Amino acid sequence: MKEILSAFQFAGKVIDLRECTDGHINGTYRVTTDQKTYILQKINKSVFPKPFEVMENVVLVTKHIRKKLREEGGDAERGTLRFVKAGDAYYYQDRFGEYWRAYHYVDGDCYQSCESPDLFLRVGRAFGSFQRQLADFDATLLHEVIPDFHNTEKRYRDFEEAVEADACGRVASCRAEIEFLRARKEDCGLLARGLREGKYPLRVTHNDTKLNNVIMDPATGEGLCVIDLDTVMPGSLLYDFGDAIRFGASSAGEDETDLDRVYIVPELFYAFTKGFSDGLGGKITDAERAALPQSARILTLETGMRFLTDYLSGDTYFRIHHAGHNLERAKNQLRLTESIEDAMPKLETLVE
Ligand code: GN1
Ligand code: MG
Repeated sequence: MKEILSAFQFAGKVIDLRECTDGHINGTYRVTTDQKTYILQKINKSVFPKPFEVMENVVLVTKHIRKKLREEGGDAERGTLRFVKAGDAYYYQDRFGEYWRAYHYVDGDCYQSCESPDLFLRVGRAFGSFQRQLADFDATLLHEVIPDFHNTEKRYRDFEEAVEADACGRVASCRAEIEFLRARKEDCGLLARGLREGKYPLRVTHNDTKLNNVIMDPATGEGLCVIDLDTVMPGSLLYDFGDAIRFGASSAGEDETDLDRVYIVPELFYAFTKGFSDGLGGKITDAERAALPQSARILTLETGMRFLTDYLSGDTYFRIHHAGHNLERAKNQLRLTESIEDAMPKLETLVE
């Protein structure tokens, strides 16, 4: 760690280093110097095989947003991530070939669950604004760092391959979940087909719009900074909307194992929808608007499918904290999918 810490141009002398374990993918540390606080991350190379492309993407995107913030009179210092250089680059490759990157810590509130509809409305506004700020960003400049990230049809094929391979002999223990997904095979194409056929426009999207990926400003209560930009890629507005609902409008966290406590909360759905459309400034097509409730269902189904696929393949993708963790997460997401299905007419009315 000494070698890595000294590679970055941090201000002051490092006085503290501690690990943060909330994320499922990268290794994350908080670095405190006698002057400032930073976040240092080891990029997960099996998830992001070309970490330097990830860094090219995020540096371009944050530069674009910073320019927008200056034009709009926003907070250019704290309103988007600021990366720290290591030599000439924005990453450092250590002697084991691992890639590290660092950025200024953004001080503010970070929520793991929604305390109130009002909070979620403000989170929605932050993600909506994020898309608006990137609306004129040239998407061809971005590397597709994880191809087919939200291509649910492709995720379904991966799932069936994992069932077929049954690498860990776990298929027998998740028959019900497998059947649940198979019954919804056709629906996996809803968004993917729509994008392919031009029904939904291709935009630059965040693709991982969990509630905890917005830092909230304690002073104003508004979203301050959208973080976790590694998966910013060309995509659909529906991915960002659906994923945000999946996480933030659930009555419980992804790790809740008491499934009776897992359901969609319509008030939260409504609040996010309102904030998101506010932030977008009306830049949403009729077809996109009509598909908002379905997108919440599909993104939840997709995430459940990804957790189950990883469980079947031996937990090689998402970091787990105990045996069976990915199966628990999968069951949670599939239960939430069911609840969204039951609430569909209500959600449609709320969007109207
Ligand atoms: C991963 O690491 P984290 O928690 O920000 C994943 C998301 C999933 C999420 C599920 C690159 O995000 O796609 O929705 O876990 N990120 C990647 O909690 O796969
Ligand atoms: Mg994240």
